[in-house]
Amino acid sequence: MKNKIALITGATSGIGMATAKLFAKNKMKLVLCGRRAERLKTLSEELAELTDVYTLKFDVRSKEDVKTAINSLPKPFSEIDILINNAGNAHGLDAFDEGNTDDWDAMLDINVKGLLYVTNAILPKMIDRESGHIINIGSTAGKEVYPKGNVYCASKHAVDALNQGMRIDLNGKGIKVGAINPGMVETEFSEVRFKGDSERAGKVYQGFTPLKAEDIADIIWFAVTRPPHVNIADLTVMCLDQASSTIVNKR
Ligand code: NDP
Ligand code: 8X3
Repeated sequence: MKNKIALITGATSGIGMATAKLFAKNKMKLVLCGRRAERLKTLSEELAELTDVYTLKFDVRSKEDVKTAINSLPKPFSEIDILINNAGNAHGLDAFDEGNTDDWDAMLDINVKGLLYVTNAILPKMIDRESGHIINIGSTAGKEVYPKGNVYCASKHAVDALNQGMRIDLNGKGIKVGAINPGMVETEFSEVRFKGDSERAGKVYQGFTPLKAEDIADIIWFAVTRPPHVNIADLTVMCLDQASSTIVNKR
Protein backbone atom coordinates (compact mmCIF):
# COMPACT_ATOMS: atom_id res chain seq x y z
CA MET A 1 0.00 0.00 0.00
CA LYS A 2 3.04 2.25 0.34
CA ASN A 3 2.68 5.35 -1.89
CA LYS A 4 -0.87 4.48 -2.94
CA ILE A 5 -2.97 7.64 -2.90
CA ALA A 6 -6.10 7.71 -0.76
CA LEU A 7 -8.67 10.50 -0.70
CA ILE A 8 -10.74 10.62 2.47
CA THR A 9 -13.82 12.83 2.79
CA GLY A 10 -14.72 13.91 6.31
CA ALA A 11 -11.12 13.62 7.47
CA THR A 12 -11.46 16.38 10.06
CA SER A 13 -13.14 14.18 12.65
CA GLY A 14 -14.15 10.71 13.80
CA ILE A 15 -13.90 7.78 11.41
CA GLY A 16 -12.28 9.82 8.64
CA MET A 17 -9.58 11.21 10.90
CA ALA A 18 -8.81 7.80 12.44
CA THR A 19 -8.54 6.32 8.95
CA ALA A 20 -6.21 9.12 7.84
CA LYS A 21 -3.93 8.45 10.81
CA LEU A 22 -3.81 4.71 10.17
CA PHE A 23 -3.20 5.14 6.45
CA ALA A 24 -0.41 7.64 7.20
CA LYS A 25 1.29 5.19 9.56
CA ASN A 26 1.27 2.76 6.67
CA LYS A 27 2.85 5.32 4.36
CA MET A 28 -0.07 5.86 2.03
CA LYS A 29 -0.17 9.28 0.39
CA LEU A 30 -3.20 11.22 1.51
CA VAL A 31 -5.69 13.76 0.24
CA LEU A 32 -7.65 14.90 3.26
CA CYS A 33 -11.00 16.67 2.79
CA GLY A 34 -13.42 18.58 4.99
CA ARG A 35 -14.84 22.04 5.56
CA ARG A 36 -12.89 22.95 8.72
CA ALA A 37 -9.65 24.40 7.38
CA GLU A 38 -7.97 24.72 10.78
CA ARG A 39 -8.46 21.03 11.50
CA LEU A 40 -7.20 20.06 8.06
CA LYS A 41 -4.09 22.15 8.69
CA THR A 42 -3.41 20.65 12.13
CA LEU A 43 -3.95 17.09 10.91
CA SER A 44 -1.86 17.52 7.79
CA GLU A 45 1.00 18.98 9.83
CA GLU A 46 0.86 15.99 12.18
CA LEU A 47 0.71 13.41 9.39
CA ALA A 48 3.30 15.12 7.19
CA GLU A 49 5.90 13.60 9.51
CA LEU A 50 4.83 10.20 8.24
CA THR A 51 3.77 10.66 4.64
CA ASP A 52 2.88 13.12 1.84
CA VAL A 53 -0.36 14.92 2.58
CA TYR A 54 -2.51 17.34 0.59
CA THR A 55 -5.65 18.98 1.90
CA LEU A 56 -8.80 20.07 0.11
CA LYS A 57 -11.38 22.28 1.82
CA PHE A 58 -14.80 21.99 0.25
CA ASP A 59 -18.42 21.31 1.08
CA VAL A 60 -19.56 18.07 -0.54
CA ARG A 61 -22.98 19.69 -1.11
CA SER A 62 -21.58 21.95 -3.81
CA LYS A 63 -21.24 20.13 -7.13
CA GLU A 64 -19.06 22.93 -8.51
CA ASP A 65 -16.77 23.14 -5.46
CA VAL A 66 -16.29 19.37 -5.45
CA LYS A 67 -15.29 19.36 -9.12
CA THR A 68 -13.01 22.40 -8.77
CA ALA A 69 -11.29 20.95 -5.71
CA ILE A 70 -10.68 17.51 -7.22
CA ASN A 71 -9.50 19.01 -10.52
CA SER A 72 -7.07 21.24 -8.61
CA LEU A 73 -5.09 18.28 -7.26
CA PRO A 74 -1.43 18.57 -8.25
CA LYS A 75 0.10 15.74 -10.26
CA PRO A 76 1.61 13.80 -7.33
CA PHE A 77 -1.88 13.50 -5.78
CA SER A 78 -4.18 13.48 -8.80
CA GLU A 79 -4.38 9.72 -9.45
CA ILE A 80 -6.56 8.57 -6.57
CA ASP A 81 -6.23 4.84 -5.90
CA ILE A 82 -8.58 4.66 -2.94
CA LEU A 83 -11.64 6.81 -2.30
CA ILE A 84 -13.16 6.71 1.17
CA ASN A 85 -16.64 8.21 0.89
CA ASN A 86 -17.03 8.99 4.57
CA ALA A 87 -18.29 12.59 4.94
CA GLY A 88 -21.75 12.56 6.42
CA ASN A 89 -23.84 13.09 9.50
CA ALA A 90 -27.29 12.82 11.00
CA HIS A 91 -29.05 16.13 11.61
CA GLY A 92 -31.78 15.88 14.23
CA LEU A 93 -33.70 12.91 15.66
CA ASP A 94 -37.36 13.77 15.26
CA ALA A 95 -40.56 11.94 14.48
CA PHE A 96 -41.36 12.31 10.80
CA ASP A 97 -44.31 14.60 11.46
CA GLU A 98 -42.09 16.89 13.53
CA GLY A 99 -39.15 16.83 11.12
CA ASN A 100 -37.18 19.90 10.13
CA THR A 101 -36.92 20.27 6.36
CA ASP A 102 -33.51 21.96 6.62
CA ASP A 103 -32.22 18.87 8.44
CA TRP A 104 -33.72 16.68 5.71
CA ASP A 105 -31.96 18.74 3.04
CA ALA A 106 -28.65 18.53 4.91
CA MET A 107 -28.77 14.73 5.25
CA LEU A 108 -29.81 14.02 1.68
CA ASP A 109 -27.51 16.66 0.20
CA ILE A 110 -24.43 15.58 2.20
CA ASN A 111 -24.83 11.85 2.72
CA VAL A 112 -26.25 11.01 -0.70
CA LYS A 113 -25.63 13.76 -3.24
CA GLY A 114 -22.23 14.68 -1.77
CA LEU A 115 -21.10 11.08 -2.08
CA LEU A 116 -22.28 11.07 -5.70
CA TYR A 117 -20.50 14.33 -6.59
CA VAL A 118 -17.19 13.23 -5.07
CA THR A 119 -17.36 9.82 -6.72
CA ASN A 120 -18.28 11.38 -10.05
CA ALA A 121 -15.27 13.70 -9.89
CA ILE A 122 -12.79 10.95 -9.06
CA LEU A 123 -14.07 8.01 -11.07
CA PRO A 124 -12.96 8.97 -14.63
CA LYS A 125 -9.27 8.50 -13.83
CA MET A 126 -9.97 5.17 -12.12
CA ILE A 127 -11.83 4.06 -15.24
CA ASP A 128 -8.91 5.16 -17.46
CA ARG A 129 -6.44 3.20 -15.32
CA GLU A 130 -8.86 0.25 -14.90
CA SER A 131 -7.96 0.31 -11.25
CA GLY A 132 -9.26 1.82 -8.04
CA HIS A 133 -11.11 1.11 -4.83
CA ILE A 134 -14.18 2.94 -3.56
CA ILE A 135 -15.28 2.41 0.02
CA ASN A 136 -18.65 3.84 0.95
CA ILE A 137 -19.31 4.39 4.64
CA GLY A 138 -22.90 3.29 5.13
CA SER A 139 -24.46 2.43 8.47
CA THR A 140 -26.67 -0.05 10.26
CA ALA A 141 -29.15 2.78 9.59
CA GLY A 142 -28.84 1.78 5.94
CA LYS A 143 -29.92 -1.76 6.77
CA GLU A 144 -32.86 -1.06 9.08
CA VAL A 145 -35.04 1.89 10.06
CA TYR A 146 -35.39 2.97 13.68
CA PRO A 147 -37.86 5.33 15.36
CA LYS A 148 -37.13 8.98 14.46
CA GLY A 149 -34.33 7.86 12.16
CA ASN A 150 -36.56 8.37 9.10
CA VAL A 151 -34.54 10.63 6.77
CA TYR A 152 -31.08 9.73 8.11
CA CYS A 153 -31.99 6.05 7.59
CA ALA A 154 -33.28 6.90 4.09
CA SER A 155 -29.97 8.59 3.29
CA LYS A 156 -28.00 5.56 4.43
CA HIS A 157 -30.35 3.15 2.62
CA ALA A 158 -29.53 5.25 -0.45
CA VAL A 159 -25.80 4.72 0.25
CA ASP A 160 -26.50 0.97 0.44
CA ALA A 161 -28.30 1.09 -2.93
CA LEU A 162 -25.58 3.21 -4.51
CA ASN A 163 -22.89 0.88 -3.19
CA GLN A 164 -24.64 -2.00 -4.95
CA GLY A 165 -25.35 0.06 -8.05
CA MET A 166 -21.76 1.25 -8.40
CA ARG A 167 -20.45 -2.28 -7.94
CA ILE A 168 -22.80 -3.62 -10.60
CA ASP A 169 -22.12 -0.91 -13.17
CA LEU A 170 -18.36 -0.85 -12.58
CA ASN A 171 -18.07 -4.61 -12.78
CA GLY A 172 -15.43 -5.55 -15.34
CA LYS A 173 -13.72 -2.16 -15.14
CA GLY A 174 -11.12 -3.17 -12.54
CA ILE A 175 -12.58 -1.06 -9.74
CA LYS A 176 -13.49 -2.45 -6.33
CA VAL A 177 -16.61 -1.06 -4.63
CA GLY A 178 -17.66 -1.94 -1.11
CA ALA A 179 -19.42 -0.58 1.95
CA ILE A 180 -18.56 -0.64 5.63
CA ASN A 181 -21.70 -0.26 7.73
CA PRO A 182 -20.97 0.63 11.35
CA GLY A 183 -23.36 0.56 14.28
CA MET A 184 -22.86 3.10 17.06
CA VAL A 185 -19.41 4.71 17.00
CA GLU A 186 -18.49 7.40 19.53
CA THR A 187 -17.35 10.35 17.43
CA GLU A 188 -18.72 13.87 16.96
CA PHE A 189 -21.68 12.24 15.18
CA SER A 190 -24.17 12.70 18.04
CA GLU A 191 -22.89 16.22 18.83
CA VAL A 192 -23.75 17.13 15.25
CA ARG A 193 -27.06 15.26 15.35
CA PHE A 194 -28.09 17.13 18.50
CA LYS A 195 -26.71 20.46 17.26
CA GLY A 196 -23.97 20.85 19.85
CA ASP A 197 -25.92 19.52 22.87
CA SER A 198 -22.97 17.58 24.38
CA GLU A 199 -24.96 16.30 27.34
CA ARG A 200 -27.57 14.69 25.10
CA ALA A 201 -24.86 13.40 22.78
CA GLY A 202 -22.94 11.82 25.65
CA LYS A 203 -26.04 9.96 26.85
CA VAL A 204 -26.23 8.05 23.58
CA TYR A 205 -23.08 6.13 24.55
CA GLN A 206 -23.70 5.80 28.30
CA GLY A 207 -23.85 2.37 29.96
CA PHE A 208 -22.12 0.37 27.23
CA THR A 209 -18.92 0.35 25.23
CA PRO A 210 -19.56 1.69 21.74
CA LEU A 211 -17.24 1.25 18.78
CA LYS A 212 -14.37 3.70 18.47
CA ALA A 213 -13.44 5.48 15.25
CA GLU A 214 -10.19 3.47 15.29
CA ASP A 215 -12.19 0.20 15.17
CA ILE A 216 -13.71 1.29 11.87
CA ALA A 217 -10.36 2.53 10.57
CA ASP A 218 -8.93 -0.96 11.24
CA ILE A 219 -11.70 -2.52 9.18
CA ILE A 220 -11.22 -0.05 6.36
CA TRP A 221 -7.51 -0.90 6.42
CA PHE A 222 -8.38 -4.60 6.25
CA ALA A 223 -10.64 -3.95 3.24
CA VAL A 224 -8.03 -1.98 1.31
CA THR A 225 -5.24 -4.49 1.97
CA ARG A 226 -6.97 -7.58 0.55
CA PRO A 227 -5.35 -9.24 -2.47
CA PRO A 228 -6.28 -7.77 -5.88
CA HIS A 229 -8.97 -10.38 -6.59
CA VAL A 230 -10.77 -9.91 -3.24
CA ASN A 231 -13.43 -7.23 -2.74
CA ILE A 232 -15.18 -6.71 0.62
CA ALA A 233 -18.57 -5.90 -0.86
CA ASP A 234 -20.61 -5.16 2.23
CA LEU A 235 -19.59 -5.42 5.86
CA THR A 236 -21.68 -4.57 8.94
CA VAL A 237 -20.01 -4.09 12.31
CA MET A 238 -21.50 -3.39 15.74
CA CYS A 239 -20.09 -3.29 19.25
CA LEU A 240 -20.68 -6.29 21.50
CA ASP A 241 -23.55 -4.58 23.31
CA GLN A 242 -25.47 -3.68 20.16
CA ALA A 243 -27.72 -6.21 18.43
CA SER A 244 -29.69 -3.89 16.18
CA SER A 245 -30.43 -0.18 15.86
CA THR A 246 -32.87 -0.40 18.76
CA ILE A 247 -31.48 -3.26 20.86
CA VAL A 248 -28.54 -2.07 22.91
CA ASN A 249 -27.58 -3.71 26.16
CA LYS A 250 -27.04 -0.82 28.60
CA ARG A 251 -25.65 -1.90 31.95
P1 NDP B 1 -18.13 13.01 12.66
O1 NDP B 1 -19.19 14.03 12.91
O2 NDP B 1 -17.08 12.80 13.69
O3 NDP B 1 -17.42 13.30 11.25
C1 NDP B 1 -18.16 13.70 10.13
C2 NDP B 1 -17.19 14.18 9.05
O4 NDP B 1 -17.96 14.52 7.88
C3 NDP B 1 -16.42 15.43 9.47
O5 NDP B 1 -15.07 15.28 9.12
C4 NDP B 1 -17.07 16.53 8.66
O6 NDP B 1 -16.08 17.51 8.30
C5 NDP B 1 -17.55 15.80 7.42
N1 NDP B 1 -18.66 16.51 6.80
C6 NDP B 1 -19.90 16.68 7.31
N2 NDP B 1 -20.63 17.46 6.51
C7 NDP B 1 -19.83 17.78 5.45
C8 NDP B 1 -20.02 18.57 4.29
N3 NDP B 1 -21.17 19.21 4.04
N4 NDP B 1 -18.98 18.70 3.42
C9 NDP B 1 -17.80 18.09 3.67
N5 NDP B 1 -17.58 17.32 4.75
C10 NDP B 1 -18.58 17.19 5.63
O7 NDP B 1 -18.91 11.65 12.39
P2 NDP B 1 -18.40 10.15 12.06
O8 NDP B 1 -16.95 10.09 11.93
O9 NDP B 1 -19.07 9.26 13.03
O10 NDP B 1 -19.12 9.96 10.66
C11 NDP B 1 -18.44 9.59 9.48
C12 NDP B 1 -19.38 8.73 8.62
O11 NDP B 1 -19.71 7.56 9.35
C13 NDP B 1 -20.69 9.41 8.28
O12 NDP B 1 -21.01 9.10 6.93
C14 NDP B 1 -21.69 8.75 9.22
O13 NDP B 1 -22.99 8.76 8.70
C15 NDP B 1 -21.11 7.36 9.29
N6 NDP B 1 -21.51 6.56 10.43
C16 NDP B 1 -21.29 7.00 11.71
C17 NDP B 1 -21.69 6.22 12.78
C18 NDP B 1 -21.55 6.66 14.19
O14 NDP B 1 -22.24 6.10 15.06
N7 NDP B 1 -20.71 7.62 14.50
C19 NDP B 1 -22.28 4.89 12.56
C20 NDP B 1 -22.47 4.54 11.18
C21 NDP B 1 -22.07 5.34 10.17
P3 NDP B 1 -16.29 19.09 8.34
O15 NDP B 1 -17.29 19.38 9.41
O16 NDP B 1 -14.91 19.63 8.61
O17 NDP B 1 -16.77 19.42 6.98
C1 8X3 C 1 -24.96 5.98 12.84
C2 8X3 C 1 -25.50 4.90 13.68
O1 8X3 C 1 -27.56 4.11 14.95
O2 8X3 C 1 -26.95 6.45 15.16
O3 8X3 C 1 -25.18 5.74 11.49
O4 8X3 C 1 -27.92 5.63 13.13
S1 8X3 C 1 -27.06 5.30 14.24
